[in-house]
Amino acid sequence: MAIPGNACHRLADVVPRFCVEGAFVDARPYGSGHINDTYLVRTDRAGRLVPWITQRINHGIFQDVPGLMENICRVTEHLRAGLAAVPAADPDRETLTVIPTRDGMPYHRDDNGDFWRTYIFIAGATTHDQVAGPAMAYEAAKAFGSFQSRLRDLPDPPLRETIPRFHHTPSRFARLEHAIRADARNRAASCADDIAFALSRGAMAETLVAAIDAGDLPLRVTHNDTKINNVMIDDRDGHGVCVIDLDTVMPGTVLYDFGDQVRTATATAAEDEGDLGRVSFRLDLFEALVHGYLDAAREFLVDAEIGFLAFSGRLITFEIGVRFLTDYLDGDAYFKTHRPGHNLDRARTQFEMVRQMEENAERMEQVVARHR
Ligand code: ADP
Ligand code: GN1
Ligand code: MG
Repeated sequence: MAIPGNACHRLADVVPRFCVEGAFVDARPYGSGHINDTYLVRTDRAGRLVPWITQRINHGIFQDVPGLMENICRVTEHLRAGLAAVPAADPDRETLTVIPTRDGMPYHRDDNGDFWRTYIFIAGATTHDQVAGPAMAYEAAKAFGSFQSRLRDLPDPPLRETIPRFHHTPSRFARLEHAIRADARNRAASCADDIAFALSRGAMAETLVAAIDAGDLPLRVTHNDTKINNVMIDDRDGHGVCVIDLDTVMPGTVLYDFGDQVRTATATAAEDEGDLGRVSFRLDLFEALVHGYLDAAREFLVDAEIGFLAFSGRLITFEIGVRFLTDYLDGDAYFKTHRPGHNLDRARTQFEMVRQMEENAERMEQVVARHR
């Protein structure tokens, strides 16, 4: 897809600010993220086209971009240093690499006040919006588990919270209750059943934050946005290559990460599937996730973390459903939407997954018990 003239002009101006090799050739929108604007950029280095990823960071959502980029630099440099000690590792592929600007900054701020960053393009690997099968679920979960493991010894100070209370489910629930009361776009009547579904499950929202507050769940460096399309899978051998989209790496419980993997990698349908008849939770995919995740993380998890693995899938799927429904009621201000009712379709798919995970709750616990 060609990109609109003025956006293209902006990239022609933005890209040379970074230490990319070669002259800017072209750029096109890339990926299917809901928050930032991502471009696949090409430069010409002595007659060879070199790809890069350049992103405009959504600074309406991420209000402290310098702090966010400091987090990303600390995390990626730590991962790179760890990979240097692993024989045959390829740090340019196995962690994101921030390309600095020509004046040594990790981001460029343009005259409109927009923030931009550039990464090495990871070639020969792909992100998938839906999991292709158990082997991919295993690899994705193992990659996220290794990511957490490698960041266990990130030196102090703690990372900044790039979005406060990002996975604080009770706050997300309270925001939904507020949006229902305000009903700013007169949409509540069009989703009365979905609202009723959400409100009837408010009690579970407290569970993980209560366990953190009680000291049962440790805070670690977690990714917090582990949907399946935030891990790159090798095109040739299917291995998990690199965890990407590091904007929300900050202190959290590993259950936020595992729960979001369950949300996105156990479904037979897209996150925004409009036909709920096509949405099913697959226990075999859940088993592959548990297997892959524990292969990477078993050695450092405490019992309480393992004990909540199955529940976390239900909770985080519910939480993201609550966020989609809130955004629908608010008038689609947060997530990018591509059709009317898009956020409502997303919410309904999440709630259908929650319903099926509730039906499968005991079987999910048995799977965890087999692999722990
Ligand atoms: P968002 O926060 O909007 O989801 P992401 O950082 O996840 O943005 O990037 C969007 C998409 O761009 C990813 O799903 C992936 O396909 C692609 N992408 C991001 N970074 C890279 C990279 N370094 N190399 C190759 N592809 C990338
Ligand atoms: C957003 O950026 P992206 O598309 O990977 C969102 C996540 C949601 C996800 C739902 C910063 O992720 O929290 O789970 O959409 N990211 C932010 O698909 O809000
Ligand atoms: Mg993403």
